[in-house]
Amino acid sequence: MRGTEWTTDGLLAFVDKMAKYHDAGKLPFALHLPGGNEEQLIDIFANINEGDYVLSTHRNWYHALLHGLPPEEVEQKILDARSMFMFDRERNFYTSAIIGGPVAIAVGIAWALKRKGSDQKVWCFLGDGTEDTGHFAEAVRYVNGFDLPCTFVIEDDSMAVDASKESRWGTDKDCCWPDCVVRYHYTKSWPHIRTGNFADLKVMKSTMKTDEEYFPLLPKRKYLGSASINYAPLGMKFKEAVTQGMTELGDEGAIFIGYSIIPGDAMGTLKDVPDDQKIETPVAENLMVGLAIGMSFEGFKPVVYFERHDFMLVAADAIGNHVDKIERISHGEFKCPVVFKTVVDDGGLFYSGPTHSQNFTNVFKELVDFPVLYPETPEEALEMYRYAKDSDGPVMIVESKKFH
Ligand SMILES: Cc1ncc(C[n+]2csc(CCOP(=O)(O)OP(=O)(O)O)c2C)c(N)n1
Repeated sequence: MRGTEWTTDGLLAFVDKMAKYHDAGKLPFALHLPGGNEEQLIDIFANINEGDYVLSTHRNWYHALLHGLPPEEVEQKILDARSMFMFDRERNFYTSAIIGGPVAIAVGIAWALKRKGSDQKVWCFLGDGTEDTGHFAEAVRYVNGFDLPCTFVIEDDSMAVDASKESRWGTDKDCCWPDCVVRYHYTKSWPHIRTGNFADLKVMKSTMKTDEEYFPLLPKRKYLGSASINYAPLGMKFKEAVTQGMTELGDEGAIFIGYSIIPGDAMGTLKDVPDDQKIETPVAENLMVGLAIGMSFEGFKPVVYFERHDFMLVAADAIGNHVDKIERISHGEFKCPVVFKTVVDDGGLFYSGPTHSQNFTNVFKELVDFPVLYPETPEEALEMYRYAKDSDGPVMIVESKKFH
C-alpha cells in the first residue's frame, strides 16, 4: 500500500497501536510519534513514485508507510528498537537520527541518478529544526545550482524539541529557499518524544535488550596487507605510487570528490584520471562526504579528497555517524564503500603551521570501525589503495607529505 492508498484514519490507527505498545511498556527505547500532518503527507506522496528515494528522519513512520513499507514490517521494526533506524534497500527508504545527516546524502543520490540518466527522484524530508543546520544550506545550494532531481520537504511545526523557531532565531518568519525546497506547516499532535504517558516500567525492564542484541555487530573489515605481504620493491617514489593507485581507481570508474582536484589534481596525483570522473566541490566538507555516501548507494565508488587531515574534522558527523554506522544501523541493508584520501602537511618545503601538520590517524582509528591506514613506503601506499579499490566497505588512507 502506498501514498493515496492510505487514509488519514489508517495512519492514525497505526500510530495509535504503537502508542498503546509504548504505554504498555513494550517499547523501552527512544521513539518519535508522527501526527497532525496526515493530509499534507498523503498529498505529497501522491507525487512520489515507486523507485524514488525517500530520506527521512527520527520521525519516519508515516514516510515509511506512505512509501510502501508494509505496516506489519514497520511495526516489527518499531518493536525491535528500529523506530529511528527504519531502512528498506529494496524500496529506497533511508533514515537518520542525526539531524542534518540525510540532506547531503540526498544530494549524492540525486547526483548519481542524474549521471545515470535515471527518471528516479530523491525526496528528503526534514523538520524545521534540521532546516537550522549549515548542512541543509550547503545541500540546497548544490541541488539548486546543479539542477539535481531532489526535493527537500520541510515539515514545519515551528519547534525543535521544545524550542520555538522564534526563540531559536529571533523571528518566526520562514527562511527563503529556492524551488527545490517545499514547506508545509502543521501542529504536531504528540510530544517530541514518546507519548507523554507513563509506560509500565516493569514490562519495559523485562522487554529491554542490549545495544548489540538490537543491532548486532558486523564482522570488522581489516587490512592485513602490511603484516602479510612481503612487498617487492616498486622502483617508484611515494607520490608516484599514490598516483598509480589513483589511476587504477580511475580506470575502474571511481569518482573523485573534493576541492583542488580539477585545478591541482590533488597535488598532481590525479593527473591521469579523466576530468569527467572528478567533481570539484564547494568548500563544504560535510557535503563532500554526503555526496560520496549517496553515490555509493547507486553503485559508484567515490574517493573523497581532503587536502589536509585537519579539514576532515568538519565532516566528522558524516564520517563517524554515517559512513561508519550505516551498515550496522541498517542491519546490513545499505553499504557504503567510500575511500578517503588525505594528506598531513608534516614535512618538506612550504611548511604551513601546526594545524595543517596534525595527523589524526589515531583519532579516526578510535572514531570508526573501518580501516584507517597510514602508508610509510611507496609499496604500502599502492597496496593500500588497491585494497581500498576492492573493498566493499569504507577505507581511509592518510598520506604524510614528508613521504611525498
Ligand atoms: C545533529 C543533531 N543534533 C541534535 C539532535 C537532537 N535532536 C533530535 S530531534 C531534534 C529536533 C528536531 O527538530 P525538527 O528537525 O524540527 O524535527 P521534529 O522533531 O520537529 O519532527 C533534535 C535537536 C540530533 N538528533 N542530531
